[in-house]
Amino acid sequence: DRRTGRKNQSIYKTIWKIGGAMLNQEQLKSSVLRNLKADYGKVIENATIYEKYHAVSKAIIEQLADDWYRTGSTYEEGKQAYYLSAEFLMGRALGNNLINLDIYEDVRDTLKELKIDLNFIEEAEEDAGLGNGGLGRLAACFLDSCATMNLPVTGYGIRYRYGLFRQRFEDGFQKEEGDHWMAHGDPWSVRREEDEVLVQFKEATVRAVPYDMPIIGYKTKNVNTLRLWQAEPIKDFDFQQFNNQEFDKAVREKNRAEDISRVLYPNDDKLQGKLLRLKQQYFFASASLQDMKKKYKGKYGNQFESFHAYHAVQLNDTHPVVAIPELMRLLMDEEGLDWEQAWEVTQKTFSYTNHTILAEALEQWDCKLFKRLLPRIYQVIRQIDKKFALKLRDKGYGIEEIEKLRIISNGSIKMAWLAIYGCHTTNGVAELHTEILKNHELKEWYRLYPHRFQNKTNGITPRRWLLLSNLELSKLITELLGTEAWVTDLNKLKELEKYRDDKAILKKFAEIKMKKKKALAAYIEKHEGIPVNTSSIFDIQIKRLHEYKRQLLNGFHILDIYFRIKEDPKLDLIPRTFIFGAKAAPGYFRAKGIIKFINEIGKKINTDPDTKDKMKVVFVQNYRVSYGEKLFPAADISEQISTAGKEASGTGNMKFMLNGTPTLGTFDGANVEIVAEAGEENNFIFGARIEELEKIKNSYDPKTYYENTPGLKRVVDSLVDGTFDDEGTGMFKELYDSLLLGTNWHKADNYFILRDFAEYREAHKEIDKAYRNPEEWSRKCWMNLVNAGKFSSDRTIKEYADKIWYIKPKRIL
Ligand code: T68
Repeated sequence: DRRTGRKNQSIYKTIWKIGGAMLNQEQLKSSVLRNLKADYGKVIENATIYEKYHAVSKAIIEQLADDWYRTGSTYEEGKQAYYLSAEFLMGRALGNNLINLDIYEDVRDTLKELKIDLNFIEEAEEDAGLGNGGLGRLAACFLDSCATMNLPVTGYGIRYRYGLFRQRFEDGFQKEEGDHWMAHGDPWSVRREEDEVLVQFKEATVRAVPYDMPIIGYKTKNVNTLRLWQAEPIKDFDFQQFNNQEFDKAVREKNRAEDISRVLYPNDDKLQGKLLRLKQQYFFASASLQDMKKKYKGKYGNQFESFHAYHAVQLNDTHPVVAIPELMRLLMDEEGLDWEQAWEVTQKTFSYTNHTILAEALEQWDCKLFKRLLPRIYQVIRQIDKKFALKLRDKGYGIEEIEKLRIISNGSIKMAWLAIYGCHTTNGVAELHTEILKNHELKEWYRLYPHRFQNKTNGITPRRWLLLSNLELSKLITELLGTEAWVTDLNKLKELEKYRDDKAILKKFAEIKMKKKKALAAYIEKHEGIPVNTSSIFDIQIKRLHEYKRQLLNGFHILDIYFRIKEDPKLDLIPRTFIFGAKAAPGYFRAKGIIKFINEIGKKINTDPDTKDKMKVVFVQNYRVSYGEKLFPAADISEQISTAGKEASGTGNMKFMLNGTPTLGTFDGANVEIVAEAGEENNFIFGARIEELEKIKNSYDPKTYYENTPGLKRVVDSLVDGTFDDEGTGMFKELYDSLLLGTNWHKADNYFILRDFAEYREAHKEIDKAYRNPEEWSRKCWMNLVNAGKFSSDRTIKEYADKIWYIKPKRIL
């Protein structure tokens, strides 16, 4: 046992490992004190909480430096993979890094001696919220898995000065504020000026300066790198102009350059064809490729015909797809390859992940805009498009078939088409999603290139989503298995299935859930000002706000329960706490209307003496990774209720499952696979399936459901009958119309909320029934936990490494 922290222990006995280097308590303490003095000129007694957080983080980084460096030089030999993503939703680093270094409890105890409360300083860290939702968080989980499995993989992205906006509610309306996450500094990043590159646009050239974050594997010395590019001007400002008293002009160029990495676009699953966004994409794609090229040249000289033998580049959605023509340009214009050689290298280098089938999310760039910003890249794309069309013609494709697949059509560039054509592999993110791609959305492409399509069902890292966020459950698992091996081999959980009928263990398990519910309740009371009853069912829906995710269906059902209790005060229901967390894209009016509506429902229910002991609604503000770490472990029900066929995978569903929470969900995305693993009898599945929706979609009439489903009209009408007030914004009427009338571009109730309402209510009744038997309920939870093995991102990454990247682990010693 390496546990330390008892006072007055000899320092020679209190040695622990940081990535293999020896460090002792005294060293840690003196490093913290030294950092406080050097950076702030302070001692513990007068340091702020943030300064303490900073000093501790730097003390840890100091210990990693050697291993980090050695990892980099070891990876220089042989093939590496690169994960290009416009988003990395990292969340907090300190706690996670201590967990992965396996020194969390040791450091906690040591810091106590300095009168520093680790928990307290962890809470001082701002989330690095450089992503919108699932896609960005997936990238973060993948990095954790790559480092843990000693895979030579580097992440490349943008160092946004402002991450995803911060959200507050004012009178139930969402308000946004800029997220200046690095305002007090960023102790986990290292600026590497020596590696800066220049990125050229038609009008201007900007500097791309990399900031590296260490990605610490779990119980391994390997430390991988996330390299984020920051845009800076070539010269800070024009002294000439400054001296001529033209102050504004002097800083204009500086601002123009810095604009590129200023802020993350807050839309998920909907594209805004803005020039600045295209600049961001080219900026980080070009910088990343130049970085690879420079290192390659240093090592192998000018043999660029074999570039692909050393580089596998994964494109996370279409956001970095401009890297395809950029690599063509670099190989031809700078390294002298001819077109055919360059194309072969390019195609063998890249692979592409698709995350959505929503039409409004598929990226297209207006040719004129594109050409104005990047004339040479536009020329390359034109050439790719032309050669592709000729190829199809030679294959005997007709004009109409060719038009469907052309990369440039109707005056815009289709980035997904460019990706599929320019990559050796395209993958979906869950079995159902990949099947939909192959048989519907991309069926022409699948017919053309059947061998290019693969499935890679998403996963989540068990380090952050169980070990860090639920230490109590982690300890129980380790105790029962007699080993911590499950942390890197999650299928081991399956061995715990034998305890499914063990009353004592199920009871312990239930007690842990209660403990996590109490912790969440305290946090909610503190931050939202709402007390909640911990013996109620915690029913949680946390994800971005989107019509297809159907938070509105959840809201309607809550209101239906409310009306039923009002009608019949003796109605026997287990008390429920309905918890929501969701940000709406600032320009998504309807999504904001749904937030306001749910907040109004909450206000009514939470203040009504007839219902306030039976139900409660809490919409937490500013849902983010660190809030998620408190919510997932405390859930009794996981709401995964998207319209069938719309959610590519979902990953929150996996986080709930791993914390032993049954899913209330539709047959959509990875829910299908979750239920296949854990058993339909241990989850609550409802709603129309894809095949049915396909059949009814043209004849669907929501009014029939509205009029014939008992209780449905009453809740839908509450949008317009004066029950609730949207304060003159017209939001509620607009929602009402979207359900019953539709608009020019959307059919009425496009997401089949009214169709699924009755079945959703029945599923909730099943939950109420099942929850009354505590032992049986715990068994359902247990069966979810022990069958969660498949959803480790370690499994997903191993599949990428073996089947797409062709890379092998390289463990440093
Ligand atoms: C999500 N997509 C999918 N997109 O919706 C989800 N989009 O089903 C899946 O589990 C997850 O990806 C991981 O595969 C997104 O999160 C975005 O965030 C996004 C951002 C910008 C533009 C378009």
